[in-house]
Amino acid sequence: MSEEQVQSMTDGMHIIVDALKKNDIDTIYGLVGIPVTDLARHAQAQGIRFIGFRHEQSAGNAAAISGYLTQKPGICLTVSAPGFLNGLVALANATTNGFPMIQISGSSDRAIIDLQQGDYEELDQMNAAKPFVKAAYRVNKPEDIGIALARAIRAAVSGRPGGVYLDLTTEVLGAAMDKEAAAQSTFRIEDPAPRQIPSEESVRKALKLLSEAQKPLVILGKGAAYAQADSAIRAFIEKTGIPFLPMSMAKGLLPDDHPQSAAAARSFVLANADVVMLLGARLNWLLAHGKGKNWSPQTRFIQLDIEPEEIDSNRPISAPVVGDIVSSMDALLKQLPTQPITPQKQWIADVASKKAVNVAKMTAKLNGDPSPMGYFSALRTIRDVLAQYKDVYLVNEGANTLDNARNIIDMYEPRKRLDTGTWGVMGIGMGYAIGAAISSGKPVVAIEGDSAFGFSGMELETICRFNLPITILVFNNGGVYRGDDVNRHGDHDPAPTSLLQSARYDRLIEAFGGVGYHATTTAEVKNALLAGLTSQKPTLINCVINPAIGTESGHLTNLNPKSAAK
Ligand code: ADP
Ligand code: TPW
Repeated sequence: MSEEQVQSMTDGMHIIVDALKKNDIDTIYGLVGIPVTDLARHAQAQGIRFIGFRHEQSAGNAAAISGYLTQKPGICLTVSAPGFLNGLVALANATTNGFPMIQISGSSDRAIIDLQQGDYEELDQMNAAKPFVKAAYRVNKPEDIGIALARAIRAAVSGRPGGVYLDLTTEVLGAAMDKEAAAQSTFRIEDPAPRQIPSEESVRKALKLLSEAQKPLVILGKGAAYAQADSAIRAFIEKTGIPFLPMSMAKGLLPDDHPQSAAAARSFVLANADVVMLLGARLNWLLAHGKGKNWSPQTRFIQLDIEPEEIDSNRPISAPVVGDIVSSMDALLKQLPTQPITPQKQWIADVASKKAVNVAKMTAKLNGDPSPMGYFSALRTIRDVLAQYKDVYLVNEGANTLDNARNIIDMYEPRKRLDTGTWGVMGIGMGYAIGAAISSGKPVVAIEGDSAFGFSGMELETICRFNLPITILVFNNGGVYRGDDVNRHGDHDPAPTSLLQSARYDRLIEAFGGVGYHATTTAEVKNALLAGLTSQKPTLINCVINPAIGTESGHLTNLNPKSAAK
């Protein structure tokens, strides 16, 4: 080829970057190697931030949470086979949680893969991804990259959002194409997540059911938080006076100290409500499937969801409203004056008195200051500091560390609480913290069980390399759930749940230039947390917690197998 011809050509790596840029993708989370290293370099050269991780799962988690926070698909870039598989866990988790994410992975030579002749990092990635994703596509021609990305973005963000896999073969990444033709093959996608308007009839039925209710309840889920219909949801709840219960990641959609919050009377409202309106929340295990001792068989349901197949998944839904939550809330608010909704006064009073009793019980528990520290005293201390920093993102994982922090730490703003979500998965901690810090530019506090932290702990180096305003509190009780169990065999191996309680997690971050604190008292926790929040430097606080107070499986003890045998 002549020099002139070479100048007029581009390749697959440049084309995908061009397509991403045209769609306002400003960040790629990933980990490089054959065949995607140059792709990452080109992206950076074009002004796309490349956040390089130590493990693809954390890169994927960062991408997924940035998708949740921004409604734009978070992009994760991985190398073939093992890198792809490492990222796939995060992609599957994004799908399960309804977060828009695209994992773009390089893959090896198709001809060799298909004949299974043993290529470097050989794997039929697209087909491996399929069961775990909303959609999976493979690009075999450079001129298809623009269309492929359009399909991937639409699949990720439209309807119920989810994880999408986009396979770029080594051949496509290196394939040459005329620059001008390439530029024309990529484009900005028009209206990637079109509004889905609910039928007026469905809205009318829902309001009618609510107006007949005496003891109504609204359950807010993370689908409602994702939709960013914050002011309409608040207006609806305040105009109707209905008590609301936030699911974990919907905490803060209305502030937790709102007078209509029924969070402190959770069991009471679930068991006694006559009409429950599910707003972007699924009746899955997190709500005991709407069945059992927690629920009344008489309760009738309204469900607002974008996914028609979700309706009736666990219990019959009397009034489904299928649409996107922004449109559905608009429609509900418009029709509201025609259907006065007046929850029974006694119901409101009963919820309030139940709350008061439970809050008093909790306050008594929280007021102690035992030594060694317990979950309650440490979390009360953190709660009081964070009440002064309401715009901080809170990442939370573990078992006891998760359950107790969810109950104790109030949230005041929407989409600020990021946690283990629908699967209850460990390992999201550092990825979510990094994704939130990068996509928002705001400080993040991560409250981590010591076991939970271990899944993504090496990303401390990433946090320090990018100098992110993240403060991590590791609740070090020396084990999974608790740290005092023993080996039933009596030999020297530690118990299955054991971890080193002597571990100095604070020194890990020091190795990368961050700031570490070792805290054995609530005063030390408070001072270290304040220091992290004011300095905005990468900070880790090793909080030493009593090893003997955790509950096995946290609040989920009942989900362990029940065996009659001993
Ligand atoms: P939680 O765990 O907080 O209860 P889930 O993840 O179980 O929440 O449920 C979220 C629901 O919200 C899903 O069924 C999803 O289809 C729905 N959803 C997501 N985005 C939207 C949206 N923009 N409009 C309406 N429903 C949505
Ligand atoms: C990917 C199983 C649930 S909770 C947990 C594990 C390992 C850790 C609990 O200990 P931690 O918190 O973090 O120290 P605490 O306060 O109770 O002591 N692998 C994955 N996901 C899950 N959920 C597990 C294992 C699990």
